[in-house]
Amino acid sequence: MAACGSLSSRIVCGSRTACSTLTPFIRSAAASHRNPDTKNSSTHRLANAGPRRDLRGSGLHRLYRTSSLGISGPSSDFASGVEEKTPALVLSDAQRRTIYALSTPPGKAGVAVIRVSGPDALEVWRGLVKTRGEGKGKAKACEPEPWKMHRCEIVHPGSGDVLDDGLAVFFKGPRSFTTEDVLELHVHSGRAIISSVLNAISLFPFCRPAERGEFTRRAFEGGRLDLTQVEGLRDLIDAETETQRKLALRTAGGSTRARLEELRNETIQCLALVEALIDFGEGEEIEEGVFEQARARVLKLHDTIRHHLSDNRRGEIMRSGVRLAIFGPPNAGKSSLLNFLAQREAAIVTPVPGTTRDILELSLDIGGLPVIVADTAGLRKTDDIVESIGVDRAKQLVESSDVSLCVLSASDVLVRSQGGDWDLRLPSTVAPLVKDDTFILLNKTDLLPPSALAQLPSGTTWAVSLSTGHGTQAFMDSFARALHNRYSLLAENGLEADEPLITHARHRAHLENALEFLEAFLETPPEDVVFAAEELRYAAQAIGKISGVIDVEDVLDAVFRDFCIGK
Ligand SMILES: Nc1nc2c(ncn2[C@@H]2O[C@H](COP(=O)(O)OP(=O)(O)O)[C@@H](O)[C@H]2O)c(=O)[nH]1
Ligand SMILES: [Mg+2]
Repeated sequence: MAACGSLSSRIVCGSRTACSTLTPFIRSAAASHRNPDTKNSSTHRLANAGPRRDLRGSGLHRLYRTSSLGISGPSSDFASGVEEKTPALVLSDAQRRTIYALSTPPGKAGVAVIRVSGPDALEVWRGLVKTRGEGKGKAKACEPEPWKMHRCEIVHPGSGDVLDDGLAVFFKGPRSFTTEDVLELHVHSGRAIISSVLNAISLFPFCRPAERGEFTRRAFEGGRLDLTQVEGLRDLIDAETETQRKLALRTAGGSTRARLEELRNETIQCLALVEALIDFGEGEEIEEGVFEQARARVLKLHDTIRHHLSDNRRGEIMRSGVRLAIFGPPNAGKSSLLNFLAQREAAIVTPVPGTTRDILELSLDIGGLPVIVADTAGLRKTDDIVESIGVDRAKQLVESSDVSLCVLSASDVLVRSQGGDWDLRLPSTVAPLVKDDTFILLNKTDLLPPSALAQLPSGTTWAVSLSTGHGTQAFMDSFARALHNRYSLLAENGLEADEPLITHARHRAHLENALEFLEAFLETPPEDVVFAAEELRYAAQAIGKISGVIDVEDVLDAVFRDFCIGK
């Protein structure tokens, strides 16, 4: 057994092969050791590698001896210190197939989870995990029992120093999140612990830090998740309200995937009918009326997709939030309403008309729905250039929002009619923006005579006093219900309505595309059966793009599996 080279004075190699296999790793380590600013994350931490006999008997040592990475270099070079002059050589990303990352937020907490995924996850286990088994004696290296949590010591693969006392679980691929071998280390969450364990993993030359979303990407590439489930998972992590959580959970669980698969399968079935017609010709081996049969099915499919598309953007709104614009004349209490909804002094409120000049947006949870509430400048004619820009912006915002709520000061807009009733008179600056679906909130009811409150004029949705709190609870309950109803989140019997299929603009674009191809198919005469088939193929592709499944070869399966040809 010979000690290798200068930097490698830290490492004793088991054989000549070991030295040569290890050389590139050590070289790059040497280079990065000389340059403390190096960005090379796989090697810059070698300074932690420990004393010279560190790797003996460790997973690293074993790995280097048996490495099949196919990188070699003359061990004599290594021994004579030539590596100091040789440029750094690091394994490429394609060679470093095993990725690792901290999967929980960094910082102090009870537990942190570090995940390792890839073909060499087991080697990392062998290098880092020591268990005590049943007894109490010294912790020893052991082979994992897959999918079982092991109480263990996590040790430095070189020095054997205990880094933390924790838990480890090994998921044998393909029964893992990424479909690869996965190792999860559950350690105490503290800066020093996390960085020491990550450093220890980085010493394995075949490991590299994971890119953003790379574990999920591998799950997608391994066929465990489709794109809608990937999006669902991301939305689930981002979910801030109950509605978002429920919707994302179902999408991540594969409900969108299954529903899209149904649509795509039906398209492929129609395509199979048309393809069969091309291949075999009607009347010979194929029954009559096949094209008509395909047309009828495409028509139904077309209607289903159109139904999904005319969903009022329900899914997208549930996911990203309802855009609510609060607007009205100056001094009506718009900013007071925003503060009331936010339960804090988010906007400046003063008796001075024109206090709010720009749009102020807050993300709030209203009855479990994500709502992005915008307070706007009071609408009035003004010579003040800043205020007039604010007024223009307010108008644009009202036009582009999903829901608009007009706040009016009751005593300014209620007028007594000749018959003695109270009528609502909208200011001319506000009236053009009030549509059939605009909600109207009468504020400052504390300034009204009680008779005016007895019967609200038609057009008014709610009446409150934000100063005294009168009517505000009823307003909140009713407003949340109105939002739920508008987006059909709650069915009439109180149960949740059909969940929307489209939750991302991307889905909508592909489905619109598919619809166009189906329409093109329906317009194609039976003589142009080849073109007709092409339209259906594109339609299937467009739907497949939503899930990330675009293999139209599926049509062959459908032809042979479900379609009975001739004899
Ligand atoms: N009397 C009374 N005053 C209110 C009520 N709500 C708000 N105000 C007052 O009306 C003024 C204008 O309120 P603000 O929210 O800034 O109105 P905005 O210009 O529409 O944003 C402030 O002095 C508020 O304190 C209310 O219900 N009753
Ligand atoms: Mg204001």
